[in-house]
Parts: sequence; structure tokens; C-alpha cells
Amino acid sequence: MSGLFITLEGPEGAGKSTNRDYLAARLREQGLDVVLTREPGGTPLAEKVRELLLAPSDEVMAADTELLLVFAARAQHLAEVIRPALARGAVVLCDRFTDATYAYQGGGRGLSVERIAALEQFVQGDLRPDLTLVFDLPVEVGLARAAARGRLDRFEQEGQAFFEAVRQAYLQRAHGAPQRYSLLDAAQPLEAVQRAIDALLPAIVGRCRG
Ligand code: Z5A
Repeated sequence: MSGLFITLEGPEGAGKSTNRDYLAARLREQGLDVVLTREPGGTPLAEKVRELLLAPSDEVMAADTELLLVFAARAQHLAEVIRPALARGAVVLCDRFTDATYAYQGGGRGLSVERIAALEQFVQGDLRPDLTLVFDLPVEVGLARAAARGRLDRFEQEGQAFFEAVRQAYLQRAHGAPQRYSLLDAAQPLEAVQRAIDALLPAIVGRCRG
């Protein structure tokens, strides 16, 4: 038996966590076994790596260090949570995954796609998400939502150009493989975003039962 691996992606404040919980509730109503998780993180060890990645620090983290930490956390998360859940037939809803690495370390930090792809293959083998929801919105809207929450993490302290590059990297990936990605307009009111998610439900449930 193998489950369904769904990831939620997009810039800060796009509504990934809010809509991950919404989608989980809709899928559970259908009687499906749903595992909610996030990256970086998802296990005690990976959450410690998350703290290292997000904590503002006077020491500038080298881009390669950031990349390796992201994949180190991912290796643990895959081993402890994602692969076992998929093996028992669950739906895994993961708030960010490797598309975030292509967007932040690739688009934002300027690391090469080839280097990221090599680590992706090393850590994940052939495992890729079955479906990725990309919540897209203008950078300034997302940053305003993030700022409203208070203290900014290490990524949120980056400037507009960094986040524009992140957004463009997500859009490029979504347009490059429309069979795997669903692009959602996250600048709409939450109810409208959730109606768009509702429209995807029959296909998702069908894939779980198929
Ligand atoms: N990172 C990386 O660099 N490389 C990697 O490989 C991975 C991650 C996996 C942590 O991620 C950081 O890790 C991230 C990239 C890096 N950078 N940052 N920053 P995170 O997912 O934990 O952090 P985040 O993107 O900042 O999460 P977030 O700000 O919580 O965003 P969100 O989950 O997309 O949004 P939300 O919490 O659901 O909603 C934010 C607020 O907006 C909240 O008050 C909602 O009620 C509100 N909201 C949501 N939707 C709407 C709509 N439609 N209208 C109005 N208001 C809304």
C-alpha cells in the first residue's frame, strides 16, 4: 500500500499552515488517515535543526551550510515520519518540502539547481510529492501578514529582492510541471482560497481511494 504525499508551498504569509489544517479537516471527513507535518522540522531532531535555521544570529550562515542543514533535517523527517506514513497508506500533508529548497536556497541564495538536485536525489531517492499546492501572492502582501505576527525569523529579515526571487522560483517550478502543481491565488480572501481547495478535493480523494 502506498499513500499520497501532498506538499504546500509558497512565500511567507501565503496561508500554507492555515490551509494545510483546512485540507486535513476536509480529508478526515472522508475517513482518510491524514498526517500533518512541516519542514524544516517534523521530528524532535529536525525541529532542533529548524531552530538553528530560523534563529537570527550575528554569525552569517554560509549558503551551503543552510542547504545541508535543510537536507539533514529532511533525511530525518523522511526516515521517521514521511516514509512510514506513506507505507501504511496515509495522506501526508507537509507544510513546505524540497520546492522550498529550490525557491529559498536556489532562487533566494542563488545556489545552483544542479547542486540542489544532487542532494534531492541523495536524500530522497525517487520520492517526490504526488501533488504540490503553491500559494502565490505578491511579496509585500505576504510580508505584511508575517510582520503582523511580530518578531521576524532569520529568513523574514531578508529584503524584497530575496523574496521576489523566491516567488519567481516557485512560479517557474509550478509552470514547468502543471501535472504536479496546483497554483492558487493566495491574495484572495481566505474563503475564496478554500473554495479553490474544495474544487481539488474530489481528485485528491479519488487518488487516495484509487
Ligand atoms: N526554508 C528554506 O529556506 N528551505 C527549505 O527547504 C525549507 C524551508 C523547507 C520557515 O518556514 C522558513 O524555512 C521559511 C523558508 C525556510 N522562511 N521563512 N520565513 P515556515 O513555513 O515555518 O515559515 P513561513 O513561510 O514564514 O510560515 P508562515 O509565515 O506561517 O506562512 P504560512 O504558513 O504560509 O501562513 P499562515 O500561518 O497560514 O498565515 C499567515 C497569516 O495570514 C495568518 O494570520 C493567517 O490567518 C493569515 N491568512 C492566511 N491566509 C489568508 C488570506 N487568504 N487572507 C488574509 N489573511 C490570510
